[in-house]
Amino acid sequence: MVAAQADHMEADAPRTYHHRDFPLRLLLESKGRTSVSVCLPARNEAPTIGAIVASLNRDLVSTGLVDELLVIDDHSTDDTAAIAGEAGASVVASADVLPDYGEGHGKGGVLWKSLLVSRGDIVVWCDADLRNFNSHMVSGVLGPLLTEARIQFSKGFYDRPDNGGQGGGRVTELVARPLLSLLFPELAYLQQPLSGEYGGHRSALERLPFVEGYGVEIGLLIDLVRSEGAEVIAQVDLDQREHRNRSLRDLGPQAMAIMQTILRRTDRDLAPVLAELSIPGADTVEVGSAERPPMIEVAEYLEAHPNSSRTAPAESDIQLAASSSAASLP
Ligand SMILES: Nc1nc2c(ncn2[C@@H]2O[C@H](COP(=O)(O)OP(=O)(O)O)[C@@H](O)[C@H]2O)c(=O)[nH]1
Ligand SMILES: [Mg+2]
Repeated sequence: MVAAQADHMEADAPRTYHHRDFPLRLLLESKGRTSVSVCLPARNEAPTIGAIVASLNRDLVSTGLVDELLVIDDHSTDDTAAIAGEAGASVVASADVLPDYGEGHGKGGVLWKSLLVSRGDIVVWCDADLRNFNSHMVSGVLGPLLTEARIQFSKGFYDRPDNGGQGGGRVTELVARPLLSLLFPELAYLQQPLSGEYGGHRSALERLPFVEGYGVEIGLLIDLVRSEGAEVIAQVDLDQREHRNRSLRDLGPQAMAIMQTILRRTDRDLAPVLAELSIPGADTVEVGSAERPPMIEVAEYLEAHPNSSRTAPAESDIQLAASSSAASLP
């Protein structure tokens, strides 16, 4: 690699933290008047959703760090909604939100809708299939958002014990990282660009389009880097994460959605929005990466969030937060 390129990439590499940099006391001090929503997208997550909601309620809602805890139920056919409600979350059916935009399954559509139904100045998302959930997975992501004035987006990363602790998952290491290295090298430095534990200031999130399916994570990162630069992104070490491990067959469509999203951000003609993955001896799988518009372009959103352009924390709050955290950060 030529030296100039290396310098450029190092300077732009995302700032890295550890969840232990952000003890609850520091976060509560830094929070000021900033409100925080946590939204869990869930599709048939009955085995895990109850413990996640209970842990968040006990550690973060009751202590005042999190103001709102929502589960967005995406057409579950199991007891996800009932279990989440009993454990103390407000449950919203994805199908009831913005139905005029189509029922649209898929993770990205759910995250997009969660911006409309949540109220917080900061929104944090967390996958609902985590088996070893600990509330530091959410408070860690919140850390840089509450304590660092320039950070607009914060992404969790972790070791995967099922993978010998090495790197990301298969789709991350074989698809996302090589393509990012080629086309958006600042993002190849993220340890887990596809992780489901991340969040941002509403003022930034509401300006981004959301890819409907599994391309959502990579689409948000690329659009943010292009408009604001990698210096507004932080990554936070969340220790270990265990979730549902998918078969290679299941990962093909996910990998294709990621490729579609990255390629279409290089040149819209490189991949169609809707494509078919051919699998010899099996039915082809349709993979989509259609986009929902930035929420600030949606009339219903502006009605529900009339102050949306003013939801960024007040300048004085940011300065307070930055000065109170400076001493304890590495
Ligand atoms: N598979 C799937 N997951 C969804 C959908 N909508 C929301 N989700 C949730 O998105 C999160 C991540 O999904 P998962 O399948 O575990 O993705 P992976 O971790 O990247 O393999 C989980 O909490 C799902 O319940 C959907 O339409 N399909
Ligand atoms: Mg998962």
